[in-house]
Order: sequence, then structure tokens, then C-alpha cells
Amino acid sequence: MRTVLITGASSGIGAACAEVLAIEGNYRLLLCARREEKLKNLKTKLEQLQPTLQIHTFILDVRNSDDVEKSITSLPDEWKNIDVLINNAGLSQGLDAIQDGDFGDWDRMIDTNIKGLLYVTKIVTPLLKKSSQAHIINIGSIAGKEVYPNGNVYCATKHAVDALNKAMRIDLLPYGIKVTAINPGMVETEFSEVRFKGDKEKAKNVYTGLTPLSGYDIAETISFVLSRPAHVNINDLLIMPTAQANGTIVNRKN
Ligand code: NDP
Ligand code: 8X3
Repeated sequence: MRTVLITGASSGIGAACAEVLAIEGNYRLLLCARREEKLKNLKTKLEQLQPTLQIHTFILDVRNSDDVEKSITSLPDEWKNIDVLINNAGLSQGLDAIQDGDFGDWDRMIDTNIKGLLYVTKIVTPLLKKSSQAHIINIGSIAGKEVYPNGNVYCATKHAVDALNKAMRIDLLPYGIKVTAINPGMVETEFSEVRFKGDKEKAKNVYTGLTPLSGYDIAETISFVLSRPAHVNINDLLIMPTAQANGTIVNRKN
């Protein structure tokens, strides 16, 4: 049974991954995020869905390197045998032209999406090295493949994830650690609400007139990626709603 650590598991893609993997019954789940209540509720739900599930949750802000190190090195011994790391925690803040951007927004995106992913990866890698089925899955984005108007810093952070994904595959090759990038287009989660700082109306409009992906669409793909035989690694996937051609062109029905 493989143990999977999912960052940003309290909502959206991370929570959907937890649910899909829990239902499969072949994984032990280590879930973290900043919002304790959400994690507790998710744990209760998953234990009801899968009564044999082994699950451990803990609070973690991936931006704090000391906390990342402490919380992972102080995991109970039975939770230190991590096989899979899903680097999912991430966010967008604001959608402004570069000259109008907010320093705080930029810091939050860079600190979470790039530095947080790096901190967690560095601290978890020694544990992954001990696994015979080690795998890192990095959640990138279409925004890491293309740039769209006003996406500037968010796109830059996801381009960094794209680069780090390739770099990890090289550096971790000698240890047999698989590295996969999952790059979604529009997924309806809390993402847009966070980007627009709680403006639910604005967030909803992002998905008006089209069927976006759901967190489950991404989670099912990750489940497939994880189920490949030992000699197969899926390097990089770009997954879009049918109604989205690229970072800027979508087909909305009135
Ligand atoms: P959500 O906002 O629903 O989920 C984001 C998750 O990240 C939450 O669980 C949040 O938990 C966690 N998180 C944010 N900041 C931190 C932090 N500092 N420390 C720890 N956890 C944190 O959005 P998604 O599920 O959509 O986003 C998941 C990933 O998918 C992100 O990396 C995003 O960039 C990427 N993505 C999303 C797309 C979309 O259209 N939705 C498309 C392409 C990629 P909490 O607030 O409790 O800490
Ligand atoms: C999130 C999707 O299109 O807003 O990464 O960049 S998008």
C-alpha cells in the first residue's frame, strides 16, 4: 500500500485527489493545508466512504520553510514512509496588468507556487528515496505553457513549476523517482474565488457558458498516472475542458 502526501488537500483538486485515491483503497493518505476545519471535515467524509482508510492530516503553510521541515520530520514514524508526493498547493491572486500588480499578491503567488513547492520537495525527497515506488506529481497549469493577458506573475510561477518538473526528473533520475507534470486548463474549484479575493460573482463568470473541468477529472488522471507499471513514467500532461482551446480561447454558449 503506497502512502501519498497531498499538499493543498483542503479543497479543489487536492481534495478530489484524496477522495479518488481513498475510494480506490490502495493508498494511505497524508493530507495537509492551512485550513484545519476543512481538513477535519474531509477526513470524516473519506473515512465514511472508505472505512479501511488510513489517513493522517496536519496543518501546513508551505510558504514557511521551518514549518515545512518541522511538520514533515516530526510526522509519526508510521507516516514517514512516503511513496508519492502531490505538489498541489497553489493559488492565483489578482488579474492585473504588470504595471498595476500588487506586491503582496506577487509575493503570495511566488512564495506558495514556487518556493513552497521547492521546500516540500526538498524535505520529502529523502523519504521518497527509501521507496521502491517513489513518484512526485507537480500540478502545473496551461499557465505554465502559455501566457495570457494579466496573467503575468501567476503564469511566471507556473512556468517555474514546468522548469522545476523537468529539473527534478533529471536530478532524481538516479534514485528511480518518477516525476510527472499535470497541467490543467480551467478547473472549477475555489481557484477563481481566491484569485478574485472572495468575489463569488466574478469567480462564477469565469465558467459561464462552458463546462469546465472538475477536480475529479484531474484526480482520475492522477490515479491513472500512479497506476502505470514501474518501468513507465508519464512525463507531462496538458488537460483542458473541451470548450477551451488554449490559455485564451474558449467557446462559450450563451
Ligand atoms: P483551490 O483554491 O480549490 O485549492 C488550492 C489548495 O491549495 C487549497 O487546498 C489551499 O488550502 C491550498 N493552499 C493555498 N495556499 C497554501 C499554502 N500557503 N500552504 C498550504 N496550502 C495552501 O484551487 P485548485 O484546487 O484549483 O488549485 C490546486 C492547484 O491547481 C494549484 O496549484 C493551482 O494553481 C492549480 N491549477 C488550478 C487550475 C484551475 O483552473 N482551478 C488550473 C490549473 C492549475 P488552504 O487554503 O486550506 O491552505
Ligand atoms: C489556472 C488556470 O487558465 O487561470 O492555472 O491559468 S488559468
